[in-house]
Order: sequence, then C-alpha cells, then structure tokens
Amino acid sequence: MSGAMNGAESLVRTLLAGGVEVCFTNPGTSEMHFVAALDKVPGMRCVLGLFEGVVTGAADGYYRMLARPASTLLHLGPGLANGLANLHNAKKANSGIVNIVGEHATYHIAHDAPLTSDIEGVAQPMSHWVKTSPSSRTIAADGALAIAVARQRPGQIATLILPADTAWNPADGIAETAPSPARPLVGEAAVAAAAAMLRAGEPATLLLGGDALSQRCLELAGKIAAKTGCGLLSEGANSRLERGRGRVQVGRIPYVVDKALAVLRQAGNLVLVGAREPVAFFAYPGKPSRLMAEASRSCKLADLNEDIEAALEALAQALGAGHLTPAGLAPERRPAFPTGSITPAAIASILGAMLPEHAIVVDESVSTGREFFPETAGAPPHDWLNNRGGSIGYGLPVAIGAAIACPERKVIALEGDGSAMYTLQALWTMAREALDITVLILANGSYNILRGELANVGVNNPGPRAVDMLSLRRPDLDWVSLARGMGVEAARASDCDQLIKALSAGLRSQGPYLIEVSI
Ligand SMILES: Cc1ncc(C[n+]2csc(CCOP(=O)(O)OP(=O)(O)O)c2C)c(N)n1
Repeated sequence: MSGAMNGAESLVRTLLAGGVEVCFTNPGTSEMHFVAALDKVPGMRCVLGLFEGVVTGAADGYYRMLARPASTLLHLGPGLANGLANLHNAKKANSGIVNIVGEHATYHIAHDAPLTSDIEGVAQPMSHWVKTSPSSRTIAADGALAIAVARQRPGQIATLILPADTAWNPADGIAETAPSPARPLVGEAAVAAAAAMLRAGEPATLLLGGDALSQRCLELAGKIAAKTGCGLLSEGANSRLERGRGRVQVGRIPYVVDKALAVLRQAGNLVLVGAREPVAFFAYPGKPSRLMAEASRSCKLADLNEDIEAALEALAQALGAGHLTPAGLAPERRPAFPTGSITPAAIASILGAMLPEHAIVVDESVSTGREFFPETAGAPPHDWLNNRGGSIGYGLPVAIGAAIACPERKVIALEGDGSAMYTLQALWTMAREALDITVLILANGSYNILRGELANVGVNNPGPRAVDMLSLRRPDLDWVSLARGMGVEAARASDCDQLIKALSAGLRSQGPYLIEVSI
C-alpha cells in the first residue's frame, strides 16, 4: 500500500490495523478528508454525535466494556472543548481513547482565522499524550503511536491533532502499532505486606478498583475474605463493576462524608488493590478530606497498571485461601413489586425485580440512586458503571458506547433529569443507530443533590433565589416530547404500576426507549 493514498486514508487504515474499529465523530471542514477516507476504507463503524460531549462519552463507554479504544473525530479547538468534560470523565475512568482533532492546514494557522486556537493547550489537561502530526507522511506513524498509548493499561487519552494538509497530502502507507507490553507482576514484598496486614488480627478491608472489580478478581477477593474475615469495599464510583446473583458482593464508599467516615472506621486497615486511599468528593467546613480513619494504615497490593488478577491469586495463595468458597456470594433474590407512588426505594425494588441477565447499567442517578445497590444485588449477573469524573452528563453518551460495544446486551441508563439535560442529544444517536438502550429519566424536577449540599456547606436558610437555582421547574421538562422529537419511543410513569409496565415495554424493545419517571 503506498503512493496513491493520502494522509487521512493512511490514518484510517492504520487505526483499523491497530484494532480501532469505531469512530465517534462530529466533524467540520478541516476533517473532510478524514470523513472521505472513512467512506473509502471498509470496516470502520462511524457514529455521528450531535454534540462533542456525546462523542467523547461514547468512546468512554465503548472502552469500559471492551478494554479496547475507539477513536473520536472532533472539529478544532472548539469541538474539542465541547467534548472535554466527558474526556475528563473518561480519563478518570481510565478509559483509553484515540482522540482525533482536526486542525487548520499548517500554513493557514498563522493567519489566525476564526476557528484558530491553541488546540494542544486545550487538549493537555484532559489527555495523557498530545501530538500535532507535522505532515501527511508522519500521520500514520503518529496514529500508531496514539493507538499504542491509548491501549496501555490503564487506558490513556491520546489526542492526535491532524492539520488538514496532513490529511490531504500524499502518504507513504500505513503504520503498524506496537504490541501492548504485558502488565508487570507485583513484587513478592507487596504480596507479603498485604498478607501480613490481613493476618495482623486488626480489622482490615480490601479496597478494590479497576480490574479488581471483574467477576474473576472478586472471586479471589471473596476467597481471601473467607480465609481472613476481611471486608470488601470499592471506591464510591467504579468504571465497571461485575455484580449480581452468584457474584461476590462488594459495597461502595458512600458519597456523603459522614457516612463514608463511618464505613471506613469499620473497615480498619486498607489493602489497596487497583484503588487509592479514599478522599471526599468535596471539602466541607469542619470535615476531613481524607476518609480513612486516623488510626488505620494502608498498604498497596497492586496499582492499576499491574496485573491485578495475578496479584490477588498470589495473595490468596500466600494466605492458603485458594481452595475456599468465596465469602459474600450474592444469593438469587428478586424483590417483590412495590405499589403506589414512585420513591427511590420503589425504583430500587423494580430494578431488582426486572433487571435482565447481562444488563449493563449506566448509573447517573445521582441522589435518587443512593440506595439502589442492596435491592439489585441478587438480580441476574450484570455490570454497573459509575461516573468517576463527577462531571454530570456522562450517562447517556456512555450508554451509547456500551451498546455499540455489546450489541447483544441490554443497556439501562439511570439518569437524573438535571444530568440528562447536559447531553440529551445522545437520544438522537441512540435512535439513529437503533441501540438497545432503555433510559429511565429520574424526573424529580430539581438539582436535588445540591439542596443537601447547601446545608452541608453551612447554608441553613437558603432564600428563594438560591432555591430557584436548584429547581428545574418553570417550565417543567417534557421528556416524552424531547425523546419523541429525537426519534426515541417514550412513556411517562407516575406510579409503580405504570413504571413496571413501561419498563417491561422498554426491556421488550430492541431499540431505544425512554421512560420519564415522575418522582
Ligand atoms: C459539568 C457539571 N456541572 C455541574 C455540576 C454540579 N452538579 C452536581 S450534581 C448536579 C445536579 C444533578 O441533578 P440531577 O441529575 O437531576 O440529580 P439529582 O440531584 O436531582 O438527584 C449538579 C448541577 C457537575 N457535577 N458537573
């Protein structure tokens, strides 16, 4: 392959050869040759998002399910800027993304045209790696580098900036991506220190994150718990947690600081497995930032870049736990259907009663979903995805990526109405791609969590203007119309019976279905 192909085509072919098979895009003039190349080269699935936050969030969701990067295609600095919040979330979720951003032709930049900006400067804080490719003959090699960076474990955000003339000028061919190196094994000393902490006779807990939350790793953690009596805990938000019937249950550190402090006081010493010492989401007057009890110690068994499964195996072996039945296996349990008005507890029971086998739950339920875990613990095996970056508007886009990654699985997006408004354009992509996603809009008509936060920061008698800034009323959002306007079938549920009926319809449907859940 040489001579005839241009830089854009050499990049698309390089992406495909490097295992990047999906491109989430919102292009502009500077990316037209890349768009044309997408047409010319078979094999790349192209998905249009009508806002860049949908594009970057979808790439995050795709990686979470497959541990394989997708690419984006964004329009210059402003397009990238629109996508940054979900790029931030993806970075915090350790998702790998080949983030491609168009740029003016190299000779055009000096003229300071309307869309000219410092793209590298915009990209840097939300990327692990940034490079502007200098010519059409380097773009394939730089693309291969970007893929190699994005494929590292944990995943990395590799932002490749593509000046328009590097796309349209001739290229030399495609470049091969270097194979990903094996993950380093943890040292014997780390295993010995973890074993000593668990054997010390003081309360201790495995704090699990990243790959430690896979079914296999949780099984090993459960064996260790069976042997030592240690607790099992995960961070407050996880990229992907495998849970449900027959899997080892693991709690999450609560969001509310006082609750988190209580949980961590009980947890005692922490063995960190793909997780860091926990910190509060925010500082509050008079409350600590670090959540671990003062008297507790931590030791690190494995970092996210290390072979976590092998580390847990080695620890189980060192403790003589390998043959044991794991502690904390979730028994099968389907809660009874509730009746009457819709409360957070009723939603939890309905989810627990109806979650289908292998569902992927994308959780952006914010304050409504704080107690969803106990009632769903015994549902058929499923995955649970959280927002690790805290920038709301992650859920609907991540649901798109997850649905494209796993077309045989049902995706259920649990969305606060405030959060969903940030990236509601995602509904249109769901309809266009006929994605199997059921969206529950938890319509409480407010930024409910922030009402609590006012009190938490010490504002005790908020006035009407402050309260009004946390309300989504005047006018009320009509989610059924919003969904239908973007081609998504929708229903409204105002009591439990209606919610059960609407959720059955959503679960039966093969395409997107939205339920406005009036709380
Ligand atoms: C990008 C971004 N902007 C603002 C916030 C602050 N914020 C956190 S939660 C929240 C409201 C969430 O509302 P909703 O999704 O309806 O959930 P609820 O609080 O009602 O449960 C806001 C505005 C944020 N986290 N991220």
